[in-house]
Amino acid sequence: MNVRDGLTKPIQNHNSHNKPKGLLASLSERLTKTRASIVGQVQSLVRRHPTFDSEFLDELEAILLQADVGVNTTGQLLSGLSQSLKESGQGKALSGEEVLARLKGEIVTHLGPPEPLAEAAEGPTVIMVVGVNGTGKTTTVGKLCYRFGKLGDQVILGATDTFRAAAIDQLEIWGKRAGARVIRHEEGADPAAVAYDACQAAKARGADYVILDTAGRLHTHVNLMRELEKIKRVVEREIPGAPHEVLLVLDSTSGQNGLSQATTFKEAVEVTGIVLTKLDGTAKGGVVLAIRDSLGIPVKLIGIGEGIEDLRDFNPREFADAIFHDPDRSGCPD
Ligand SMILES: Nc1nc2c(ncn2[C@@H]2O[C@H](COP(=O)(O)OP(=O)(O)OP(=O)(O)O)[C@@H](O)[C@H]2O)c(=O)[nH]1
Ligand SMILES: [Mg+2]
Repeated sequence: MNVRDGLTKPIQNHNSHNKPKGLLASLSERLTKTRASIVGQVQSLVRRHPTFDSEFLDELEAILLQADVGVNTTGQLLSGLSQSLKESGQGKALSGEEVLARLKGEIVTHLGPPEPLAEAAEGPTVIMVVGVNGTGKTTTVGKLCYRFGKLGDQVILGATDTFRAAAIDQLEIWGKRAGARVIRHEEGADPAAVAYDACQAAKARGADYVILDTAGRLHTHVNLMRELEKIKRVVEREIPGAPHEVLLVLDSTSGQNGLSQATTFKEAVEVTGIVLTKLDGTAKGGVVLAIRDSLGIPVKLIGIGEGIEDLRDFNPREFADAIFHDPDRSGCPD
């Protein structure tokens, strides 16, 4: 379908007066850069070019691509937007608010329903956290552990990053903050042996969760990817149905570049969910839209800061509400 067919509608600007909600406002604040790079730019486009024609679509395409939404996803969003505007607004003037609301609707539809973390039907739920160096794995493990602990669940952390003593100590610090026991071996020990001990400890104590913090590794490093497979095999053997989640942590500041890593991890350890971190510091948050298309793996969690509470379940509607929330006008299109 040619998305530029029959699209010459004047666009007007209107203000809405929806009141922001506390949680929404705080998420929105963390997503300021992404909001500016998508919604801010679209608003400015609507002001500069108040006609929904092919030139408008070209500019909108450039905005989405620059926010790392990705080529395929951008094409799909524009196509859906054009269709929806054609169906609803033939012959009538379209407001800037309406364009934004429909773009938001396309984004929510595209992202699909939220996908919560899996849980074991009985016995401990095992979560493996994997990814390249420095993406935020250990921080995410700490935040998750804190979240489960707050709900009254008992968590065992496995320091399967045995590469550096500092990595083990870093996990100990998170364990203390979150009130969880950390299973650790010496620096340089076999990570699979740590995973084994963590599973044994969880079974012995009747723990609710085992979270394994693995070492950062380049997806191109075959031996290190094998090590990850070995950890997974041990876990599978020790606890039926485990690992219940293999979470790949991607740094959103890498934007589209992060996606190539994901394919190798997916093949090695059957990644079940993505954690997209550092969304608070990037304008490339549009990558969240590209992930499902290019990887077929749901984003389950987002990191929006360095603090222990700065982890949220990824809820597409909430995310869209937050990036389309306009603090200057205290409103966002629904
Ligand atoms: N702003 C921000 N910083 C984050 C977030 N998550 C992690 N970080 C920071 O990213 C840096 C790396 O975090 P780590 O958790 O150590 O990353 P890692 O993946 O465990 O690193 P390696 O174990 O060395 O591979 C730290 O400075 C964290 O505070 C986030 O959501 N937002
Ligand atoms: Mg780490």
